[in-house]
Amino acid sequence: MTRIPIIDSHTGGEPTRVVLGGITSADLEKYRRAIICEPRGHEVIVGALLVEPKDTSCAAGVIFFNNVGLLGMCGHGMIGVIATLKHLGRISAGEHRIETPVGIITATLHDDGRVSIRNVPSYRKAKAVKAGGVTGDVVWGGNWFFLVADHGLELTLKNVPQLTQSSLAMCDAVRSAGYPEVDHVELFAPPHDAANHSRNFVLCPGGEYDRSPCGTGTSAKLACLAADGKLAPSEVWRQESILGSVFEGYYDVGENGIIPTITGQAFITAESTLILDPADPFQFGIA
Ligand code: PYC
Repeated sequence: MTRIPIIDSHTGGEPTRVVLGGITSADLEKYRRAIICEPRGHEVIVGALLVEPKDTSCAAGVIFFNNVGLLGMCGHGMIGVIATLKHLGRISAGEHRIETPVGIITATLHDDGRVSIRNVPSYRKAKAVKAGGVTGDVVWGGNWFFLVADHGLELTLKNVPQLTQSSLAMCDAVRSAGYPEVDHVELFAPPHDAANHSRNFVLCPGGEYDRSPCGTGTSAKLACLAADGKLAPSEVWRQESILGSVFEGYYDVGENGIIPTITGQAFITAESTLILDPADPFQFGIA
């Protein structure tokens, strides 16, 4: 039997499964679907494998992954990792450096349980790209996004099937238009709550949508607002998700783009051990 200890949490409705041990980064591809997919999980979960950081100033290293592969960074996931490390008693309130494959993130755990993550430099690569009948921006926010406002779709939960189908088509179109790196599509609309600035729908690689406002997606949005002169450094942007959950973001000016800081809160939902039985025909998950 292989045993993999995990802690589950959600951030603004989006689940994170932190893997505490049982496998190494070399084993991740072998066990990735077993950890994320049915019958032990479901396609929406983002996994976070804790690893030894190469940079010893970091409290931990993290590799994020989902149902189809690895993610560079993950904002909601990083908030979940910090809440998990607090739950385990490994960290307390204050600043913590966490190593990811795309750079070091500084996470601040506040006394009230909220977490602010200072993300990697974020920037717009291309503005007003025409693809699949829409016009959008190609942006790096720790993952690659196509940001679209002129989609004409209603950002509501009952419309998720159409949002998913349309976003998948936009993703294919922008990749064919010369941006093969794009694997997230982010649609924008006015907020439902007047306290917020915008509502989004984010399609992730693997075809699932982010229940949270997406930390890397909000970073990408901040990069566009900064480039268009629509948001000043340190000014707060409240990004609402399709569920109505909110991340607050602001940016500082950096050398290679803006440096976004995103704040949200995660809640622990389970502590358990995954068991992979060699006799189980689905021990490695249902693909
Ligand atoms: O919060 O950055 C994020 C994220 C990426 C994919 C799912 N969530």
